[in-house]
Amino acid sequence: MKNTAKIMGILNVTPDSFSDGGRYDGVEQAVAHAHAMVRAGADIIDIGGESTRPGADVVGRAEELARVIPVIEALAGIAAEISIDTRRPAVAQAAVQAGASIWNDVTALEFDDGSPDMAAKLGCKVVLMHMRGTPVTMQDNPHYRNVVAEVMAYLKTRMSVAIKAGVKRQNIILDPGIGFGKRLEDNLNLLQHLDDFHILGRPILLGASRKSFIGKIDGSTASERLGGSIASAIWGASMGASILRVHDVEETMQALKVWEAINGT
Ligand code: 8Y7
Repeated sequence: MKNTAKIMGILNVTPDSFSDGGRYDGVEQAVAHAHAMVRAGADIIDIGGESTRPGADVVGRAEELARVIPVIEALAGIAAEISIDTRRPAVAQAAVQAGASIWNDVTALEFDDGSPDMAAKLGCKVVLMHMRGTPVTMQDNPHYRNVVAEVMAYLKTRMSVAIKAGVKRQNIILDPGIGFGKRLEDNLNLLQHLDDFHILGRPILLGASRKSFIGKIDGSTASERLGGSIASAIWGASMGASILRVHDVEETMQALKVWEAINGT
């Protein structure tokens, strides 16, 4: 049975990660967790050293490099693609040199003027994600007239900027950025219309795992959102998302396999 969607397992190497609580901040623990996620079926490991949760502290470049590069080096040869979750071109470059093949940028190459050129130079895959504002300001009263149209227009523009800089179209992955400067109604709208994004002609990545919109629906805390995370992932798969970014790889894989078996894919 083939999987229609790939699983991207989240590996936070930040001491302040809201949902892993810093449990995996040591290289050894990070590596062990990455291997466990691959055994559970992860196709991609997304490594981040700078928390982008709302209101998180800004981490310096040297600190970010010190967190992520030793982990990527220690994962050499792992049976999964390595993705680097960073806004900084210098961190993406070091990560790709250490073995990463995907640059996951929540600022869609906007954070640094040199990002589009760096993405082109690295020749890696690039995830362009939509965010309204910055991680510090993004939940300050976000407002959209038509969230789906606005997010789609933004991704189209950022894709043009990337391609103009020399990024190959076939290396681009698009992401509506669930939770990044969005109200509950905006997140639900984006999920409801996720299939509209196929018009942009590139694979879609969906990251909904443990996000606060789930808590806004049922009052759950981050550690109580497994059911809502799985429901969102399966919804994403049914809308044709190519990559699901999740904390709980084993549980999501089981849900995906069962859904696919029923669905006949
Ligand atoms: C996403 C993400 C986060 C997402 C992509 C969290 C780094 C917040 N969310 N990257 N990163 N898409 N591409 O709650 O939705 O995991 S961090």
